[in-house]
Amino acid sequence: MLSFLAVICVVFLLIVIVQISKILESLGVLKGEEEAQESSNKLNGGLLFVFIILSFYLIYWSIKKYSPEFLPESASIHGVWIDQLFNITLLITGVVFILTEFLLFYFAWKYRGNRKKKALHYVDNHRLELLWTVIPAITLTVLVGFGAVRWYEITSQPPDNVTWIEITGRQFEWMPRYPGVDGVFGKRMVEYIDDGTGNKLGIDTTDINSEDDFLPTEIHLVVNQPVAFKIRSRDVLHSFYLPHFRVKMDAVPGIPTQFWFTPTKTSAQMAKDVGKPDFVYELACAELCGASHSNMRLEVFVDTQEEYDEWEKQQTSWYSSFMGLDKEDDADAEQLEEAADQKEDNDEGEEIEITETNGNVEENNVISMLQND
Ligand SMILES: [Cu+2]
Repeated sequence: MLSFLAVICVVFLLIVIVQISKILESLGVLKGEEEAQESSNKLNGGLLFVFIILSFYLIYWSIKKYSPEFLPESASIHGVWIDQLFNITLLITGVVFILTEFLLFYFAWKYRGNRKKKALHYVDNHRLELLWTVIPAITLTVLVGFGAVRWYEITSQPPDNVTWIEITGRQFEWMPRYPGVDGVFGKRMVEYIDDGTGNKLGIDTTDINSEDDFLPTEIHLVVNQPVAFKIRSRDVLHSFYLPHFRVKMDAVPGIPTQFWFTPTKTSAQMAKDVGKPDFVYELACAELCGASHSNMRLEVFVDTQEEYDEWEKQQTSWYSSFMGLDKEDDADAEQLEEAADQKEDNDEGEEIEITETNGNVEENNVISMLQND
């Protein structure tokens, strides 16, 4: 209904403009062409002036109205840097924008065609040209320079005490995996992916490192502890987006990507700060990946170390539920041990490979994923 009214308004506005120009034309015949030209210049100059004032007001109004929808308060170390860079850039470009746009329309009105005024023939001014070239060049270089330094820090290798979490996107869910107490992820092979049996990630059950991996339905992080995400996709492009932490990285099928950061506010602290007791951090997909794209939401909790330890204790390993071990508690430990013994014998060579995977690129998996994609 609102858009229909808007269309009607635009149509009426067009009719009014056509009518005014017709009246002016007839006035021109009556008054003489030159005089009519002058009054038309005056009208158009005035309208331009009104236009820019109105535009500034609309910008102010939309900022005021939509600012609650802007990026939420940042809750990571680099999030503060990003916000600072963003605000400084916006402030500088905003001031320049308002000044130049105002002058552009003001001059169009002030120096409109007039019989009494004569245009000034102004050839050039080297000093002025130098000024308006050098000042923006220096300003932009400084802005880009600061941005580049921060970008280098954000994309640097994570520190040694980082906690790794793997996150895999598929249409339409995020599947997190924690490496468990050993801190090493079990191997994954695309051949082992089987949604029917519940092996959605293609975890290699013969790999001893997979035995303590757990696959929770929400993400928990420890406040002030660096965390690194190994980001993967099982099908199409997704984008791993944590707006509160200013984290956004594509999940690309066949190519693992990564992003590390340090959360600085627990969920409880953030809930207090924003005044919403039921506040939850969230992970979203920022790549339009299909019909149910908007379903790709996962809750993220930033805990104190004690809260996190408590939560981690409650998690059961994916391996034990996949193998049905968690149903026979007595047999559980025994079977795990047995399985571990067997795999230790087979996996000596592979283990070195897997340890390496904790850092960067999992070559084996990439190759097998590429072959199978
Ligand atoms: Cu997606």
